[in-house]
Amino acid sequence: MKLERVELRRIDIPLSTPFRTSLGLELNRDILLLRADTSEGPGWGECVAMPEPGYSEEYLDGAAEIIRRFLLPAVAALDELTPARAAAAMAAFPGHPMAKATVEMAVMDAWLRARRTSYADHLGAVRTVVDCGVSVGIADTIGLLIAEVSGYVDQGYRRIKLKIEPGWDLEPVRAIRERFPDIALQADANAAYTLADARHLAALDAFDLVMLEQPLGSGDLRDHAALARMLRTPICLDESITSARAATDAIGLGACAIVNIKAGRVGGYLEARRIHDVCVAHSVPVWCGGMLETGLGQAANLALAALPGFTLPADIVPSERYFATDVTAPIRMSEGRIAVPGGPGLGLEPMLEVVEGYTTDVVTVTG
Ligand code: OSB
Ligand code: MG
Repeated sequence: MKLERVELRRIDIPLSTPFRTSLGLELNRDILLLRADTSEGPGWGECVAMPEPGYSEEYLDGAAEIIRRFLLPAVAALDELTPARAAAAMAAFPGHPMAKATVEMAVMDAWLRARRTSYADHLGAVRTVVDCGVSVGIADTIGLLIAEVSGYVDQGYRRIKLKIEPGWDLEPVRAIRERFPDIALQADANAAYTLADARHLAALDAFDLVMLEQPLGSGDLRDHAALARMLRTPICLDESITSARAATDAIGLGACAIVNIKAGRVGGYLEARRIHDVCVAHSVPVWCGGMLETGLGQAANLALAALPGFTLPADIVPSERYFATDVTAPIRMSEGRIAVPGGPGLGLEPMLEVVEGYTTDVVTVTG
């Protein structure tokens, strides 16, 4: 297989519900899609970077730039292109995992489609459905939060994750725990605290959380280990786990008991699978995180979340959670679960006229 032509397409989709975290407020989802035309047919990738750096160093314009100028020429030079060879060629450039994951995702879609194999089978999926959790943004008031969470509980989600930050932590978590004594509940701080907040965070132990996700900075592994010794609530790392190597280090240091895996954060689905393997070898449960992806990104995430070590509900949601009209046929949840696509490649295609309607910019790169 050889890469022949690539289309980098920026789309902008209004969010059906605004999403606020300790990083900022999102009203719409500005996304970079990558269509790779290869000698064996097309494939699609989705970049999870946000317009601004915040979650990590990467941002959309920067990702588009490194893809166009450096990653695509390295991949286009390969005569026998495979997903693993694409990843190896891109490894010559340090960093930029979300940009690399976008290219790898599209190459893998094209390569698997040509081989009539699904992402799920290729990655080693053992499940046909995935348990869904929902990530709930910071609300204006506790009353509005309770109303929003009630809606999600009624829709059947199997776990609620509350975004927290200093000033919005113990009270919202207490309110939701009191109103819903039996739900699986967890909190995500997106690195908004420091070890000096350890005693405050220990008050979360009263609310029987499944985990506290990324309380401290992404580089603060030793501080997370110190915090873990002061809390009963298990610590999960998201931003800190940038590779299988980082996962091994974090587990060895006692910095986390659970790992959130996002392919974009770690450079692609192949590295995501290696993190899964490391965690399974250490008996550390993993779950699949999300970045407000379209149906394309969610299709790949569903395949990943069907691997055996993914034993906790994913941040994988039906299309309607974020988008009135998704770019793929709508992803639907039934009894808090979503089916893993079984068709070749991602198993879902973008609806080109819908994509066209959301498009704000298109650049074509010839290999
Ligand atoms: O930390 O998991 C996170 C969204 C953007 C950036 C970081 C995170 C998130 C989410 C969204 O929590 C979860 C989802 O896609 O449903
Ligand atoms: Mg997170």
